[in-house]
Amino acid sequence: NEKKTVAVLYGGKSTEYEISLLTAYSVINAMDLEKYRVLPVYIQQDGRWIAGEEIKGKLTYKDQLLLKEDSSAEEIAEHWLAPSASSSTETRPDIIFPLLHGPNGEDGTVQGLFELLNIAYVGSGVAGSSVGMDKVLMKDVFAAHNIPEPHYVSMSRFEWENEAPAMILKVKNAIGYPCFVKPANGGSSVGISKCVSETELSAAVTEALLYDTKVIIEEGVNGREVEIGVVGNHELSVSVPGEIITKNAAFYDYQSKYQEGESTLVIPADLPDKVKAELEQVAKRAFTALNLSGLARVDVFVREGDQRILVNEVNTMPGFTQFSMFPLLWQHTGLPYQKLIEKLINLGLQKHAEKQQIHYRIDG
Ligand code: G1L
Repeated sequence: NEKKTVAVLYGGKSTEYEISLLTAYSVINAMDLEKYRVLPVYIQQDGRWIAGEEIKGKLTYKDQLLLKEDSSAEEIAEHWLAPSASSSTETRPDIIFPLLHGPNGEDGTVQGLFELLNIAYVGSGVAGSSVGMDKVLMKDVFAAHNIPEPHYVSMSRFEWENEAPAMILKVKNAIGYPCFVKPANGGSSVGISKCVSETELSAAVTEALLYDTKVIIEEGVNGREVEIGVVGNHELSVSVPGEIITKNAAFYDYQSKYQEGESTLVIPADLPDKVKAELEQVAKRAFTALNLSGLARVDVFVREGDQRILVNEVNTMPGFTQFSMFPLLWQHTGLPYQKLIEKLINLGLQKHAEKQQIHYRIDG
């Protein structure tokens, strides 16, 4: 059995560069080097790609991943861009593990590059990654599939600039107050506000439009915040659910989301069997509706009173250090971190193998 070569891609231009580096450190150190050749590929903050030497042993500190430019982006192109056997099998990976967030990592663009390279990769494809990153598209897909979700209104900058009064009326009729305003395209939680009046709504939309050209306005749901992991391509497995208990904040903002101690994870979440069963079904349906593969973390509200599940969002690239919600959920489900990584690699390889069977020409 040959060792598979896994290229771990991390860094990038986004604000979550630090998280990416920490995640790469966590993933690389968990991988069984008897089973995998691990090649680090660092994307510098200025956008340059640097391929490193094979990882030969455990890393001892994460700055070891800040590779120096002794090899260059040109070299990566030379080894990887050639679409098939002609390119160097020495460095061409069997699969890429993209640990990137934000505009260049999870909106489908980097997945598009992997498609062109004809290299397998972990996680969702172009469409799933792209729709999963755009809250407006994501919610519209859920609506088309009758997946329960909070009421929402979407709005473009163009609409806001040209017909603000009509949009304000639409929010009042469809949602009312309080409502939440978010940039459509938010990897993180910047530009999010809670509004209790038209005046606050106007300010919030203006603020959110600093971060994107579209915004989503949502009903505030009274309920518990619960998350569940989904893994698979066709046959889907779900993890135990986890609950986020936020200390008296109306929603978790940029600060509390990333600062320790502000919110508590309860795994497994203490939910009635009936609610758990509905959650599992809804999570799988959301995953399928978005055309995802590999993995996703599905975030829902369990509404106070009727206990209905409402999908808040689906994250195709969830936090992924050993201590992040998604790996912890799987740990409690009986799939420890190292095994989870192996499972995701296998799913990526399988999906790629399935794609090779597609006939692109009738005589091909
Ligand atoms: F490749 C996977 F498995 F799809 C994948 C990719 C990226 C899982 C999780 C992540 N997460 C991240 O990249 C991050 C949000 C930790 C990065 Cl900044």
